[in-house]
Order: sequence, then structure tokens, then C-alpha cells
Amino acid sequence: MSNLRTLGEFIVEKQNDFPAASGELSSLLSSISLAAKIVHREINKAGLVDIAGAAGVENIQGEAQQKLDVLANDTFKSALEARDQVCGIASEEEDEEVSFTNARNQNAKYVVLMDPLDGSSNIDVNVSVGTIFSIYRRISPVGSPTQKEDYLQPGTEQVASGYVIYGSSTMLVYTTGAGVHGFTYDPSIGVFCLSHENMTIPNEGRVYSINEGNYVKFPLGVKKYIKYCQEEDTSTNRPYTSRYIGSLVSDFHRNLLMGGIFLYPSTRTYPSGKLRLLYECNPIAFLMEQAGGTATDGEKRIMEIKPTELHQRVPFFVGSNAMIETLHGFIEQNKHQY
Ligand code: P6P
Repeated sequence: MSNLRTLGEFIVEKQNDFPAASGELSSLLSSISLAAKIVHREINKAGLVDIAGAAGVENIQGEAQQKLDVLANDTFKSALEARDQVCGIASEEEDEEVSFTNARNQNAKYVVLMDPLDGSSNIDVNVSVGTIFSIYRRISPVGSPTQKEDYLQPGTEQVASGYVIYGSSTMLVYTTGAGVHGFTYDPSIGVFCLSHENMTIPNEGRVYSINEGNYVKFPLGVKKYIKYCQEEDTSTNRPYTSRYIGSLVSDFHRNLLMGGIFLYPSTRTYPSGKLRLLYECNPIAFLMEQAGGTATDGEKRIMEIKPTELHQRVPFFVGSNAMIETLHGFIEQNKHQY
């Protein structure tokens, strides 16, 4: 295959897209792709060796069996700590941020926020899951432990973000602010190969993704938008198609490729929504904007929200511009009504 371009080669080629980098991005992203290969391997044997659900079961080496989301967290954390570029991480699996303690890491310039295995409950039913990551420059002085402020930056400060989707094939999709690029993993040679250069989302789509089981708890504007999606109107290609996998990375990846809108609104039970701002919504929002789409909390740009705590949740609407615009109209007309 003459046009085979690996993730490593592509990053070096695009090196100048990553400001003030001297190979830092390639090393940082290669540690992420290394961890992704390990998680890919563990996920693909989960059903065989019962890693998926069983915590506390011993494997053949007599080691304590880890649940996959804990295993994914530990794998990404140690891969990132092993390199010189990262001084700390925040993770859905860690109550507080983890500031790496050795001098090498404390002299590093970047922090990584991640959801190491998003949608892990889907593993037991063989549905695809994903890793989501977001990379920032630290604010606190180099050479010291990280501070909370390093992790509580608005999404506009991201220098890179991406996801790994462990689906029918494993893909790594990332942006450094110069477009969105997708790489498909070839396990036979152990490399991620460029398969989707400059991914862009269509301005219109026909897919809406939302957990309609929560319909009665949605704000009135969201209810009216769902009914709009279901109305018969051939001039606007409606009714749309409802597709909901229940795994953010999978629903997002499909909509990125085909066009569409993903909605996780606030509900009466969860007034701030369910999805996490720092390591789910911001990285996905960065990718969406770079692919020509929109990501909001129903009113304002997700990436302009000033975070106040590591695990804070926000309502999340992401997808094709025209669909988000129509949704905003319904939300605006029916503010604060359920
Ligand atoms: P619900 C998975 O648990 C997750 O965090 C996202 O990946 C997914 O989009 C969402 O929650 C699904 O939530 O309430 O519809 O099951």
C-alpha cells in the first residue's frame, strides 16, 4: 500500500501545527496510541477472560484482575507518566487530579484530562466504547507540582484533543487545531494508519441521538425539537432517523461521518446534565468545531464555559450547524419550561 501513512509519520509531517513543539506532540500522542493498543488488546479478549465485569478475580499470573475501566485508567496514566511531556492528569476514574512526582515530569509543560474508558458498561454487551482525551499547557510554574488551575481551564485553551473508538475497528481521531484526522489501527502490524484526513461534518444531517427514555424529564424546548425531528416534511428530509448507542464516542463518531445531532440535556433529576465538561464535552467540542460543527450547552459555546470543578457536568448538544441552530430556536422559545 503505497499511500500508507502512520500516525507517527503524520504527526511529524504536521509538526508545525503544534505551536512551540519540538517533537513534544509526537511523543505525547505516541504514548496515547501505545496505551490505546494495550486497551484494544484487553477489550478484545474481555469476553474470554472475564475482565469486563469481574473485579478481584485472579488471572493466570495470579495478579488481581482489574475491571477494564480501572485497567484503562492505569494504562493511560502510566504511559503518560513514562514520557517527558506530561506533568499530571485528571481522569473520570480519579477523584482528584494526579500530579506526577518525579522531577522529569514536573519539568513538563502539559496536562492531560481523560475519560479512559467511556461507556464501559457497554463492554459486557459487546457494544463499542471509547477513550476521550484533552491536552492543555500547564499554568503553574514548570518544575513544581501541578495546581488545580492547570486542570480548570476553558476548552478554548486546549492544544489538542481526541478519542479512541474501540469498535468494529479501533480508530484514533485527534485535532491540534488544524483539522480533524482519523487513523485506523492495523493489529497485524501494530500501527495506526491514516484513514480519514481532514474529517468534516455535513452542515445538515438526518440523524438525531438522544435517550428518549428520559423524554418526560426534558426541558420543553428539547421535547419540541424531538417532535420536530419526527414530523413528516419531505422538504426538510424529515422525519429524521433516531440512532442512540449509549456510548458518547460511538454516537459522536457516526454523526461526525454522516451528519447529525447528539443531545444530552439537563433533566429535572439532573439539572446540570450527565456528561462531564472537562474530559467528555470539551475534547469532543474541540473536535466538532474543528470539523465545522457546533457544540453548546443549549445557549453558549461549550468551550467558553469556565470550569469550577474537575467532575462538573453540563447539558451537551453537539453536531451539524443547521440542526443545532434549529434546536436553539426551540430552546429559546420555551426557556425554563418543562
Ligand atoms: P444514558 C456512558 O455511560 C455515557 O457516559 C456516555 O458515553 C453516553 O453518551 C451516556 O453516558 C449515556 O447515558 O443516560 O443515556 O445511559
